[in-house]
Amino acid sequence: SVEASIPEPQREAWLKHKTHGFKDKDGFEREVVRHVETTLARSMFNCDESAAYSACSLAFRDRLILEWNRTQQRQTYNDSKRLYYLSLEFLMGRALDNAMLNVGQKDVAKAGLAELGFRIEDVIEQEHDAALGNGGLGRLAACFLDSLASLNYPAWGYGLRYRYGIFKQEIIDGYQVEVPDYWLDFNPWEFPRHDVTVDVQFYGYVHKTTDESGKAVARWEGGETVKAVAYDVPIPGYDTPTTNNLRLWSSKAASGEFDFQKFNSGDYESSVADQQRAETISAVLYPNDNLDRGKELRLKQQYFWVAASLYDIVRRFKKTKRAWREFPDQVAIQLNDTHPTLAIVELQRILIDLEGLEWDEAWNIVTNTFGYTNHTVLPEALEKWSVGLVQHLLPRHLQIIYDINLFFLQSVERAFPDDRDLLRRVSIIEESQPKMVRMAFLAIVGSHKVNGVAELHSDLIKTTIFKDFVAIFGPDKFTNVTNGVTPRRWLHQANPKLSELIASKTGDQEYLKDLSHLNKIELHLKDAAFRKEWAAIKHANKVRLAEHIKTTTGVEVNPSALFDVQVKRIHEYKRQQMNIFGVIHRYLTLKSLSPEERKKYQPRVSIFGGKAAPGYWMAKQIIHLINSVGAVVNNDKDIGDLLKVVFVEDYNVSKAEMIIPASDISEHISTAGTEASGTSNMKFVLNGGLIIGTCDGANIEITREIGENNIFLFGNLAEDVEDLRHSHTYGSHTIDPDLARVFEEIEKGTFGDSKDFAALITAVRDHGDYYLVSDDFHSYIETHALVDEAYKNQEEWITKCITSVARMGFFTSDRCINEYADGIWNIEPLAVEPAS
Ligand code: F58
Repeated sequence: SVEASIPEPQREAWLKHKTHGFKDKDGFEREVVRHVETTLARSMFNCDESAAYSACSLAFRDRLILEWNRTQQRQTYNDSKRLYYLSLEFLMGRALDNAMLNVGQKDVAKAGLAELGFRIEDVIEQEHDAALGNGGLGRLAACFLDSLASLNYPAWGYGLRYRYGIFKQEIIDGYQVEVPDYWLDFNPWEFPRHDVTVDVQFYGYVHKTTDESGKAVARWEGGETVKAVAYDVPIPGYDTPTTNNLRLWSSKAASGEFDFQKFNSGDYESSVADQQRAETISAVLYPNDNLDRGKELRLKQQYFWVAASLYDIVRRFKKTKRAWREFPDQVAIQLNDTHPTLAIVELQRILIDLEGLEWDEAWNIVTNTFGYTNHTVLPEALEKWSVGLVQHLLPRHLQIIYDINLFFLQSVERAFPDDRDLLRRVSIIEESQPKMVRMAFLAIVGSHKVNGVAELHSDLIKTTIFKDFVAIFGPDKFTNVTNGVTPRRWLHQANPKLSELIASKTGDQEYLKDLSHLNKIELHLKDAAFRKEWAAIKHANKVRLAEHIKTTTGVEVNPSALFDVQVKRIHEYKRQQMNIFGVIHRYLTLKSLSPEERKKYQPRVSIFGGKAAPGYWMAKQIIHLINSVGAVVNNDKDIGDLLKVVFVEDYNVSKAEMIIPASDISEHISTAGTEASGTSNMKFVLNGGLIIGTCDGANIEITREIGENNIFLFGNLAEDVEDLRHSHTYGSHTIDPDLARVFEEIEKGTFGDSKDFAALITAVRDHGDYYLVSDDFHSYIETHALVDEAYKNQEEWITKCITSVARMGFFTSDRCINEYADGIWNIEPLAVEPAS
């Protein structure tokens, strides 16, 4: 075994004093008290909820790190192939509740905390979300980490340790205001590894010379160096001892505190400035969702993180003393979008410049190592870097990119000798002014598999943006892995009562490990007590959300009304504007009715939440309109409980855990062909809510699984979008009459100064309605009427909800990870003894 490598007498001493972590309530309490009294230097007289949270987290962290150590030893000893998931975003949310549930000790902690005088819910609430991501892409990475550990795959995540995560959103006078999210004050979940550092080089020049054997070589010299310091975050699997690692890099000045030469020569200020400049690299997460702005600091972040991660991966591989050609048998690297694409170039550089491999041998290793996931077809989100910027920051990498492109274009020319235009179209270098490096093309050329995140999206990338590459590489290089979500966080943790009810019908909690077991609840569809319990849980979740809405916005909502929820990043393509126009339409309809007629209407609460990128003006206008409509509608005596409109401030992972279980219907209404997958759609259905949505992203596969009677689909299809847009520009564009009526009311000033909302109207009426709001409006309104009707028949509604949940097994991220493991990474789970 591993232990045999330590000499006998030493081994004995180590084993004798081995740490075990707490086993029961008493042990847990002992650890909490020890941390309060020593680590935190407090006592029972001044231990508040925040200190209780810290101590409780430290007690769990200690446990996790022991399993983390064992997991790493086991994986190293087994010499198994590992997956490295490179993502610039990990939207983890809170860790404590998740850790307690995954190691199966929440009951112990609850009882222990109670004895020490604390309610576990209050303690959990103390934790600040780890919000190192924007939205779907970052949260997907977090779900993947949970599944990888739960399925015992040897895998590491690599990311950046931002000092500021996504900003905190405040709503002031109806407008979004951004406040920095300084979250690192005290973070019990990370282990700083000041001994694990990497020097990362920037700028400088390339020196062409020859080595001892006379071979031409390139040396990257000069420039400046920044130090990457590793911070490790343990990732516990559910009901398994496997505890994987998420390694986040933090930037520091390479020369220690500050430059002593400058300091001694009296230039104190600039020596501190150098240090601050280095630390700036990992200071802040870029808050854009589906938009690329091409800022130099962003490229610096990308290379800093990629270079440190690859150095670490290569260092680990070299310890095995294997031949380089075995690298792809030991290492799989997944690129979460194009943000880490420089890793392809960096590995090629390491192999040819530092390890002396020939180009072809190195390139073969590189392409067999990487896989690339695309998350969008929106042109404004496809990354491009100007050649000049790459040249300046990474001169050697630019040369290698040019060589990769040259060899690639040569091969294309051989295969398609007469197609000059094809070469222009697929070139990694776009011959524009200025010239640009097309990162998605580089990622495709440097990977062995490219995948989209839902069937429609994977088809679209093959027929539109990457069409030429399918012709060049053949269709097998392109594949689909439909997204999934972890049922541990998104059912068991977010909706404990529903999880318990499901377990009582499936017989056990196995469904949390194999979500297909959910189908067993369909057998109980007619069980009256089960249905009653189901409805009661939904109601209780709505009461909890109503209380949150009351305390945060002052608006009182009736928990018996239909809760209609749209929570996600604010973006024109996601069409929150269409939703709020629909709400206005409903308001106008209600106003036009007699009090008697009104009473027949289904009462509704329209709930919105989500952040706008700080520089996305239109998205901010949408937020303002939602709040302005709320201010009018919520105070209209004619309307009362028939309609309320609320905007929940600062939507994040822990708010999602409260909001999603409380939804009756949620909106996934993107213009067809624009939302790659969506993942909250899966979370809502899993929690017994229905969907109103377009035929887009994963909505289509959700429909296939749960049945079209259980979802409210509307709107134009992706295949018709292009023609519709064309007709707006070149035909006569008439606005839907109901929508025109809504615009008229906004322009009358009913919701405040109409100038504030003019851009939202002209985008549809005068600027081509790119997102097809008017084209889809009629069917959207009609479908909402169907929702009202359906909701009136509560028995049928509950049947739809239970049936849908029963059929959601496909959308677990466990299925998704197994597909990646088999089809892309070629990795196997590492067997472990069941958790003690
Ligand atoms: C999202 N992308 C997709 N990007 O929009 C969504 O359909 C999909 O379900 C999800 O990925 C997971 O596959 C997304 O969240 C970003 O936030 C990027 C952040 C960095 C800049 C570019 C957009």
